Amino acid sequence: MSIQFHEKTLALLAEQLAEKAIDSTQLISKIAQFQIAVPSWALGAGGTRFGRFSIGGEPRNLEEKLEDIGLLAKITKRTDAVSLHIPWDIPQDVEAVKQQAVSLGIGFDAMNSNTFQDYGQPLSYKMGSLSSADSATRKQAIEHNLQVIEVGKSLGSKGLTVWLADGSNFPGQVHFRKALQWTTESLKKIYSGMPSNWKLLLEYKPYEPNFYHTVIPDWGTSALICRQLGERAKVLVDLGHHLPNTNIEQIVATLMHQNMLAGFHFNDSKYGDDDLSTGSIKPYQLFLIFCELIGGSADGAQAWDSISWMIDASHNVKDPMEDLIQALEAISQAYAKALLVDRKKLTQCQNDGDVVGAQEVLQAAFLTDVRALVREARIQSGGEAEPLAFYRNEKIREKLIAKRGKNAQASGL
Ligand code: AFD
Ligand code: MN
Ligand code: MN
Repeated sequence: MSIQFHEKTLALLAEQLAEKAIDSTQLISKIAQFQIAVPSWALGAGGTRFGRFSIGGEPRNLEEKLEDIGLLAKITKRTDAVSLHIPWDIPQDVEAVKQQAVSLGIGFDAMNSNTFQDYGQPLSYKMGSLSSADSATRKQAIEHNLQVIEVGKSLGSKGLTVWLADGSNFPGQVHFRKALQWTTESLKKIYSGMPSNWKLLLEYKPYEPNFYHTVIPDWGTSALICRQLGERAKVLVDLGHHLPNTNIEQIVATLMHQNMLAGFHFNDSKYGDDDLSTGSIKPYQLFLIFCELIGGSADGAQAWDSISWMIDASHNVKDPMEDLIQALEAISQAYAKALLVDRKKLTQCQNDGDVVGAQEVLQAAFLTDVRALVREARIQSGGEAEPLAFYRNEKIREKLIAKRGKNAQASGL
């Protein structure tokens, strides 16, 4: 798209919005400020239990992962942080990693611990970690999380995300109540090992890798445990961690109502934890989630700045960098559209029981093409007008393959 055409579309949109007393300059600056963290494990091609198809040129170590995120930050201006996964991303030279991150303009978002794989630790996590019936295994898993906190402290992170794969595949395999109690006790030890300016983001997931039960299967269980840990423990909502047709926007509203929302792992899904590109399947749901976020923060239910924003996706057939460019764009668009909702009119419709009117208010915002606003926010911040076109025209993947090799493979998921 030519810059002239962009300016024409922007001017037309600004005029339309001005008629509704919406200041597009203000919108553009809000969009420009909204930054989403990128997961270190999303820079490489993902895989399923049926196989993995390497994309070539993938980052082979933490330094190259940061390089890729630095490029995303430069061309999209939608991300300014990375979320690391330990032990996949243990920094060999902390100072060098910190310097590289500063030079790329990226910080360190929440750290992710890993007690769902065996990677040479003395005791296996096959039968559970923080919920294991074996106290020595629980102790080892707690120690691992405390080590992750130490790594995070050295890098300037201020959060620990705990996702537990713990659960069972068959009835009778695990004592439900004991597993829940052991998990809570283990998390209490981890929580007390966190600095006072850190938060614990406790993630839930209904199934996978366990298929009969997961110790923390839903937002309610996560909230139940967080309440027992302390006020800096809150619920992390991974969009792919819900059974089909779950009303996620209602969960977000309920958690905000209790000031219990830690943040998001953005992705999209059709059936399960598919880790598809955010906004690629259910863009309306993503918009409705942002409507709750904007409404909840405006009403004082929970402060916008207290919420963490992160992508968590895994790309089996897309170029990971292109997927992340698309995801960052989709999140920004959903946010921009939600900012357009006439909340005063919506409240009036709700009070009057005007169902059709309420839908009209929401869909007037959702059906507005906000791409010119998001593009302008990017241009004003020094990014590329069209990041995907730039990535392709500059043949960045080809250059990465030339530099790192055809079968370079990222560590991790
Ligand atoms: C997997 C899990 C969960 C976790 C992520 C990183 O389902 O979403 O946050 O790995 O550990 O996707
Ligand atoms: Mn997740
Ligand atoms: Mn997941």
